[in-house]
Amino acid sequence: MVTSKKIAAQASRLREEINHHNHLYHSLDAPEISDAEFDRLFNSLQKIEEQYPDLIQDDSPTRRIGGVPLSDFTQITHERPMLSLNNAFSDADLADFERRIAKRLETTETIDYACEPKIDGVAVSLLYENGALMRAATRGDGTTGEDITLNVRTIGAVPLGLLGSGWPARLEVRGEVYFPRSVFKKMNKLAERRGDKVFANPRNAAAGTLRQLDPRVTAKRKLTLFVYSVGMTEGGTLPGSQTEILAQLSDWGFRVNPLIEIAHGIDECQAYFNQMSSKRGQLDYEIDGVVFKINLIEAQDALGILTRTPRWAIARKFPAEEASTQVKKVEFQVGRTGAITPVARLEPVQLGGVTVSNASLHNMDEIDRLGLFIGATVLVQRAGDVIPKVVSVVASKHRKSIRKVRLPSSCPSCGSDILKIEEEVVARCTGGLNCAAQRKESIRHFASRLALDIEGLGDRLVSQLVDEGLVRNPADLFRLTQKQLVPLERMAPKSADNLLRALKKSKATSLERFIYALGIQGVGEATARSLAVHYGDIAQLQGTSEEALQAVPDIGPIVAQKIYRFFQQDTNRQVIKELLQQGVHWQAQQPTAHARALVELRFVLTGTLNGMTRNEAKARLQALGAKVSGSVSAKTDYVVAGDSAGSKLTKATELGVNLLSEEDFIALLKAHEKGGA
Ligand code: JCF
Repeated sequence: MVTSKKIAAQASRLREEINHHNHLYHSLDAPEISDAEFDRLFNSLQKIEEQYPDLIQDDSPTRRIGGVPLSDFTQITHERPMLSLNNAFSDADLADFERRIAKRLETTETIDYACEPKIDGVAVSLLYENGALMRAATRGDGTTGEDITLNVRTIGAVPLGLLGSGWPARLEVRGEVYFPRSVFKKMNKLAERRGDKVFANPRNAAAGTLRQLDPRVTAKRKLTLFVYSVGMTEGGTLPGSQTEILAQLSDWGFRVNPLIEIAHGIDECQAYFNQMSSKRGQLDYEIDGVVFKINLIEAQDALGILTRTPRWAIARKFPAEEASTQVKKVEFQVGRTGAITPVARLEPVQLGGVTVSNASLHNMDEIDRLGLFIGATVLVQRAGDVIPKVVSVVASKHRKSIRKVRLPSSCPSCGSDILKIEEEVVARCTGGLNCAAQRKESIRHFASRLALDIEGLGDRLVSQLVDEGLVRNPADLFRLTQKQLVPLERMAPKSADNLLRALKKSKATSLERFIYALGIQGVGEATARSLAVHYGDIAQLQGTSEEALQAVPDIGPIVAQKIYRFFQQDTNRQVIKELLQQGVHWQAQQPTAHARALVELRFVLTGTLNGMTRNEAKARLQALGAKVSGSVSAKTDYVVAGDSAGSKLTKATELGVNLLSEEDFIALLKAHEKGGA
């Protein structure tokens, strides 16, 4: 097919512009345009490439996500081994290091070092040929690693094509892939709510994500990287020092840590280490030390390497993120469903640059398992951004002051009885919505992102609203007035306005969000969705029986009983009624606003889909009102092109019919099946 020069030029201009803004955003952390503007550029290019597939290039920003999951990773051999670093655990170790190299280099002059934070992530190698990313691999054992190209391509900070010019014909760049703490935290929270696997720390999460066989999963998780060195090169030259090489890599589009500095002599290295020790807790990534490298490449080469570690570099490690301290007391917190969680109040202790004074003890069984008592000396650990954890009890010397931890008989918040059912691990407050703590938590849950998603209604505000008696249940939120809000702490008229607007906006929701928002024990996002699909409206669900609930996919007898009991309670029915009276609403049944948009649309399916059978795809489209036909004509609206799509795809491009990849198709189905994007 012939594509006009104009369109080709436009695609190329868009690609350049997108790459430029991608670089500003992901590598320099300095975006110049809004996300929406970026998306607009991206969509324009995607649109052109969909219509004119012959314009697609492998390094196009739209090609980050490959469609096909792998069945296994291929082993690759590094052309140059990926080294590891010798460690220094004290200032004395560092001084020894400098003495050794000064002697070998036969110099008495001050040595310059490149100093960088040592990222606690996953080391990767990126191979570029003529400026295009050809292969990405894990470090593995340093000699052989695994081919993770498809996953690495999804990382926004990895250039698919190098910027600028002057790069060697073949260039291997090395760096550390990691999860920003903030991303990790969000991801784990979401996973926990969904009942998915929770990662122990950002490093494990990054390693697990890079070893995903399905790159689409990787693409959804926002990994990033810092590059720190060049491995193999061919056909080109590089600057003569580590810091200049990094500056060059930055110009070619790589993300380089802005905290890298030159130190003159080992004393300045030590100062850098101290500075990073105190900054550590505030960084958005985990570091386990700092790396010092002799800055001049000539000097590095003169020193050479010892089997697996360079003589010209050393890692000064932080002490382990573990410390011992005393348990001052154990307090009990009340969750949304009344679950009572013991929390250890600790003698404050420094742990990885932050002060730790609390640790969750989860439940009474955990306290028994640890053999924890008040006054005990305990070992605490901070794993990633996870709440500090008590690892073990160290025998206490002060036997006199010890006290056993007892579950209180009444709720610390409302004074109601605490009940512990034999077969459950958790103890619960029986106060229900009469308990301020439960009230706060249930309102927080109601407002949370996967529930009604009320922007600006944070924990502190919820606490104030409940304490001031302005809000007792979720329905009260919608009765709030400007006059009530403005006198609250930290509440300017403008923020009150914003909150009222967000509340109004949140009223338009979906049945599944609404059910989830109710905060029924055992009903997470997935169960809420099953219930919404199964019952179709809230009245049906309220009137259901325990037996009928058990017939819903994924709902067993215990959750069925909890759901049933929830809807039997008058207070709950009353709150639901009031919410509906306040105008909380959703699209009636399946054909939602978006779904109706598919009515009258004609689809043709071609090629093999990986995620579902042709019949399933057809059924799902038809359920949304679309027509599915077997042949492409001028009347066709969309052709879904799976793997090895043949003549139908050719015909579609000839006729200029919109093309959908499998991913886009699935995204489209999901958006419509959920009742809106
Ligand atoms: O950030 C790191 N984890 C890191 C690891 C940084 C470096 O500059 C490294 C490294 C491992 C080996 N440099 C070498 C040579």
